[in-house]
Amino acid sequence: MDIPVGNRPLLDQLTGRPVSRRPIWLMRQAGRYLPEYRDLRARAGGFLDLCYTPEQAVEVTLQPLRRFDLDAAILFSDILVVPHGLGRDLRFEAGEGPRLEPIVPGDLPALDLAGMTARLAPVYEAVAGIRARLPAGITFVGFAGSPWTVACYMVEGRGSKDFAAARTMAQADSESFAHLVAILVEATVEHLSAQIEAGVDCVQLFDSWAGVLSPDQVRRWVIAPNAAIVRALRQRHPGVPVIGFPRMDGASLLAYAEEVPVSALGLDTAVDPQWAAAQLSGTLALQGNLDPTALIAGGPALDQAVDTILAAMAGRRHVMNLGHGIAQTTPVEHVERLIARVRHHDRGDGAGRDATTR
Ligand code: 1CP
Repeated sequence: MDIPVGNRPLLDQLTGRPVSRRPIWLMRQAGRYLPEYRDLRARAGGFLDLCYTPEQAVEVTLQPLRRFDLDAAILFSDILVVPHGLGRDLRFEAGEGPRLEPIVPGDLPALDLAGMTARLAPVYEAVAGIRARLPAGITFVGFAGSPWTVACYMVEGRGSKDFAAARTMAQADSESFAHLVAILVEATVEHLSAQIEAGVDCVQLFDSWAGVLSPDQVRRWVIAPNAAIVRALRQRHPGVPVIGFPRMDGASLLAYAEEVPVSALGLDTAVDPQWAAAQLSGTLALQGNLDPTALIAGGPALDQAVDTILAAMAGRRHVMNLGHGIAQTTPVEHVERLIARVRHHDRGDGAGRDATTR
């Protein structure tokens, strides 16, 4: 709060204040593409141990900031700590992703909302530790999965291409599914509030699997729960910006933008940035949406993909980011090239200034 306006590029951009430069951060910016992460991960034991050991979560969160000229830190954690905190079993198998015990309607009464934040205390301790060590000007992003996406993993028990089991339960037993989503709405508000109270500046809601739903289902399981969460957060923490990241495009994205009172909208790789800049309300900051595979490719292909986004976002409040998480095989030099290109563009011609002075 003692840092002057204009000197916290991400927070300023999200709150509509003048910014000193276009903010840049990358989803999954801490992680396996960094050798220093792989070293620590090998010593830590499991991924969840990293998440629940505050000193290690602090260290991993800060790693990308030591290497790159980024404007934000994102808490090192996972969307699946919420079901874990509610009492569900969770494991991360090496190289295979998450494994949960698939939930059935009979399990719902045992979900322990009252005990969740106590179980997740190490996460909030990590937040406080990061806050204390964060360089001035760097915005601290907290996050949670949105109810639909978290429910996908709870019902399916693991990752999936189409989350057919969750989509089926949402239709075959919509009453139980609605109950699960209602619990997750409350759990998400509590988890994000605890992060805000421990020191994050803003929060992002990841709805990674919004795109597998039909438009009607999007209204019920994506838009309504996200809107309820954002309204509750606005009431409890006025002034703390929320970034919505529903991975979907077209009419569903427009409906989300209209009905969920977020400060910024993260665009998935599939969204045409020019379309988004033209169609989405100018009151929203737009975040994204470089294809993570352009960042693996590097070279002229990366430059061109970056330039396309910068041109589309001219005159908009924009946050440079990816359209999905950074891939494990991304060369570190390509991240440097991306950041250098954006900074060079914004120092240069009128289009860059346009984007950074709004
Ligand atoms: O082996 C390892 O080291 C673990 C890999 C890993 C990492 C680094 C997982 C397992 N999660 C994370 C961290 C993570 N996850 C962050 C940290 C902050 C950051 O740097 O951005 C965040 C924001 C997430 C969010 C997350 N987890 C999402 C939403 C975003 C997205 O990618 O769509 C999802 C769907 C998850 C579930 C999850 N956790 C981990 C994996 C491999 C997965 C995906 C499983 C699948 O569907 O196959």
